[in-house]
Amino acid sequence: MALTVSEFERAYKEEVLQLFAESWQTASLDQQFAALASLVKRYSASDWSQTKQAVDHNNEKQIYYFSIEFLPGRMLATNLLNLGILTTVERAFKEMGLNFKRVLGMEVDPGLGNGGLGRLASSFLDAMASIGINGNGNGLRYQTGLFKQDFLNGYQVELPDDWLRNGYVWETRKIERAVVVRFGGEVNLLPSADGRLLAQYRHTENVLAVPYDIPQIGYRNGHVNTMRLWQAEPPAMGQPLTVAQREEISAISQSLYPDDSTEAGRRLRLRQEYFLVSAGLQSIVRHYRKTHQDFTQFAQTVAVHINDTHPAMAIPELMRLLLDEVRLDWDSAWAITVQVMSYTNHTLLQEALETWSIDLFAPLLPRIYQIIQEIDHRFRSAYHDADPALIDSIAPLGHNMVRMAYLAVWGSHAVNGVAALHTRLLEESVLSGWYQLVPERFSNQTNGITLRRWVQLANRPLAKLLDKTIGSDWRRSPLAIEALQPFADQPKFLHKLAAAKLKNKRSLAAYVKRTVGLSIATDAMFDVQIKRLHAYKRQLLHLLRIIDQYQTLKAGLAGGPKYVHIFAAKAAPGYYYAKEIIKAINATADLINHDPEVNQQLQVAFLPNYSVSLAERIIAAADVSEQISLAGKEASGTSNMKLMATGAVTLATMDGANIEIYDAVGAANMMTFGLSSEQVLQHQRNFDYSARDLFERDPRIHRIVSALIDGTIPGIEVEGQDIYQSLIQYNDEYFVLADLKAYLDAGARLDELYLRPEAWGKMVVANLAASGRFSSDLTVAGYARDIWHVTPENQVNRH
Ligand code: 26Q
Repeated sequence: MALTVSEFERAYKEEVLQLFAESWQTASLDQQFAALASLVKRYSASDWSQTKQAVDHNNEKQIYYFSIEFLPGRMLATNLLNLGILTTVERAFKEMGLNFKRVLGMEVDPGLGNGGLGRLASSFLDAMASIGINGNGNGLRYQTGLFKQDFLNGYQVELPDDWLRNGYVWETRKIERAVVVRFGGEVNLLPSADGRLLAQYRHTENVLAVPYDIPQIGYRNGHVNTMRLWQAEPPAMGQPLTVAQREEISAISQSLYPDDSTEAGRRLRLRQEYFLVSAGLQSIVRHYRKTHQDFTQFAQTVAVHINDTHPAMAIPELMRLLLDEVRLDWDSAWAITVQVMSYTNHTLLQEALETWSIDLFAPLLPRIYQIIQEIDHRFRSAYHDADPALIDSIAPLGHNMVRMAYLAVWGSHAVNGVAALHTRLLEESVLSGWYQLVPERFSNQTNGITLRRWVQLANRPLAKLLDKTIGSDWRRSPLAIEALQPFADQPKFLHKLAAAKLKNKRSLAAYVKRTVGLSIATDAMFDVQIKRLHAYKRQLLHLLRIIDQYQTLKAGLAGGPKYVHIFAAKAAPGYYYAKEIIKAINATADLINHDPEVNQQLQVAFLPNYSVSLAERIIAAADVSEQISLAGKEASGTSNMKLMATGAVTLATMDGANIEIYDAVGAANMMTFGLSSEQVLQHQRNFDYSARDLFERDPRIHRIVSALIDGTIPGIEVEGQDIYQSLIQYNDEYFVLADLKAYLDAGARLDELYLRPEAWGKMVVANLAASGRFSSDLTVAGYARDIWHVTPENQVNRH
């Protein structure tokens, strides 16, 4: 939009006055934020309304992205950037003598997700709006988000995230769009006038689903989509409810499950999933009926995407609506459902594949269970010629359980993995039976990231340098950043690049000092591992390398570059082992940071409360990106992409999207090591891996691992012993010791490169130049083309 600095200033001052009866000079930071956000809402309102009108008017297809998690991050800067008024507003704030950065910092960061999956959902919403697709989010308005993490004596403590305390400026409650979601009770199928059975419900628990809409503004294209979050409330009318009944209802959208792998088996979790799905689909069907006579156009105008299996009940729920409410016959309803639905898988961990026991499921969702039984029955009949053992092993209903992934594949026309290796492994193992049956449904859609957030906003020094060097095309066309490649050989440019990095390091160092009281050296190599804490992600491997560095320094054998190791990671509250790793890292950090013999060369900072906002600070300052999961375990990873896109070099195993980063930057510009997923599989099959052998035969490994139990690291008597046992006694499930030597060697090679600034700069440039292909704009364009069958208004090309 077009807006001059003085126009904006006038509008802003008026907004402060109208909202708070306060002059702009005396407004608090909170008030400044509220006024600015309120103006942004005003600026985007007509585009929002027009986008919605155009959809109905032109009968355009809408994508609904169903996800139990979203991690949008702070929205003010993004919204200003996407409206095209960020620099205008910045200038105005400067002119008024106000601190724009601090105003941005007043916004809450909604923690409505655990990690990668939730963040991906939000980056897709941003991308859909930005490439001009009608794509809406459908999620839950959790009253409390993911816990806030603090450390007490090195142990993780969890504090509630009361993110709505001061209201959420971007949302609008839409009570007139509320729908009723029913749980439990009894269903009877009674003959009805149309000669078919009609499902009649009795004694159900009725829950009011109230939507809250949040605008998702596209990048300078006037396109504004909607993220809709549902809140559970007791219905205003009907049976009076007891306090306990009301609480059971509110509990549905009360809090996010703080686990990113398994929490299955919980009744409340199942209620959340059905609530999300039923509310979303009822509102879609209701809206469709306003503009259409019959359902012949439904599959052409509606696509529902299922983000992992958590919303997979969308399949039986849409069947229920089409059968019971619209009164279609089974075959027509099923044909529509399959055309509408598509499903993304996000995990290869067997234990993370969602299943529900029928004992829990059937009484809570009796009609949905009936429909799943019928789906299962018809699936088995459709393949009565096929190998019965195969069919039995992949049918939606297994022994006393509903298998959500199998239901999702059978009820969708498209299934995808999130990185090339992940998709291949899905086809070969996790979903191999399904791949045999319906190979045409499978495709790969490698994850992507919002470069606007991670580069344009979170790394301003780099963004400015890019503009000066190659012009600003990269801001709109991600692949245009390839033009940077020739500058890899220009020392003058490399100098400026290093200067930009140093600036970011100084900002991060100031933050670290402010928050944890540690002064980190900004002339050190910043080696970063930021992600959820999981055994398979192997933060332990990183810790063992730090112990090795410590022991080397203590032995007086210096020589490498200065290091600052930076961690950020939350552990699921019930994940005991992950919490022990956190304690071990914190204890090691304490030891190292306080030892004057080493702390000039080596420091460790574990920053509490990892979140989107903290990621923005860390990523811009990173030199090294640790992506060291056991090969075959990390579906994709996305911090690997964020870090390479802002000038870090990757130290990685050949896992998830690391492989595609390797393909993009070439062997010379990334440091890879360790077992391949095939080698891991082979060891597992042959039972020929012995961690104890390695420990006993390799003196260096022996020395490093022994530090966990010999008192070297004070304060981890229990944790050190447990971790040691997991490695030696229980044979190191995640092959940490198997990869340790290769990891240390790779680290040493990286050290040598870091000590040669030109060699290092060259690698950084190669990474930056190759980063465009990981833009989520391109990823979403792939989904649009292969899965949703819609054409973006704005052209984005992958090749
Ligand atoms: C399931 C049942 C009950 C409670 C919680 C859950 C649950 C919640 C969140 C299960 C899984 C998740 C999140 C998984 C996740 O974030 N997976 C990551 O997805 C990223 C985006 O595709 C990938 O890059 C990562 O590799 C993958 O680990």
